[in-house]
Amino acid sequence: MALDDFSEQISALIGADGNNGLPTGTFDNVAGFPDGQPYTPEATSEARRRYRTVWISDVHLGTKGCNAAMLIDFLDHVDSETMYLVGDIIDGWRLKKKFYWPPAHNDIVWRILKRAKRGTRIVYIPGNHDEMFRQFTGLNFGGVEIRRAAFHDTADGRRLMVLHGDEFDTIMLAHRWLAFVGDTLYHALMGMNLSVNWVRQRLGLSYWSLSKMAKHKVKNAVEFISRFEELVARAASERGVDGVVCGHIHTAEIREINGVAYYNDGDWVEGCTALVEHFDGRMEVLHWADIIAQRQAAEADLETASALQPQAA
Ligand SMILES: [Mn+2]
Repeated sequence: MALDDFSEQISALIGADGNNGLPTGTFDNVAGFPDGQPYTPEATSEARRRYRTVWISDVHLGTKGCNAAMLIDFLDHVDSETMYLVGDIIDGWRLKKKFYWPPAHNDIVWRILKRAKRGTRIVYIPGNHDEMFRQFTGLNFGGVEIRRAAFHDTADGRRLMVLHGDEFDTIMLAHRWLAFVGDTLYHALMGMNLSVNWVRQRLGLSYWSLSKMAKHKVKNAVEFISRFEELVARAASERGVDGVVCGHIHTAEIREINGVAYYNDGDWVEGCTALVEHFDGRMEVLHWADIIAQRQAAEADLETASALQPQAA
């Protein structure tokens, strides 16, 4: 597929309003859910960090890979006017194969619906793992707007296109196939290493190093990511927006590509990252594990300080 045809397809898919012209409606039947209490009580001791906007994606609820504890901590310490859920929030693919839904995953849904009730605007853009929610595009569930894509205006007057990113899989396919072949070949060669070198020795050839193969594999991954980022930025540029926010490849990033701002909010499987917009429009990737570590260090310092304080008479 030519890149130009592809850009047209993306535009047709998401429409002028990111909603593909679909009607809107409201369903309040889930609105009662956050009236109960979560399994993990909300942390109330610390003041919450406040941002204009928060983007999270690739949570993969319903899988063991989801770092629910870290995300619960994030949701208990961060507030924003608007929150975008940029896809792969629930992993429907995995859930269909094997049902896995611990209380902590319910607690995340509870916290999201609760913040909608408290007044945060929540926009949910389903991804490929939760594509079953795409059929509800245009509807509103308990304050959560479901959209195919969205356009976000930053405080400093820039317009960003927000979408999950799997839209680019078709054009990435050839490359993905190559990456897959590279990976399979690498694993096969790892297993063959001993016998290959036994034969090479018999033939009087030198030892054949696997390190070159390993480097090739890493190079493939790096090329895959940068190709994805360039494609997304190009689609944004053709839509005439200033930047684009996506997820999908589990790699948080802020970078400028040919005059377009490329933002990726990462994931909550390994990276545990969120993208935030400050009230002045400045964008930042939060690495939540680092923030928890900083908080714990500060708490330890506080404890030491109070232990050293002389007792009142
Ligand atoms: Mn995805």
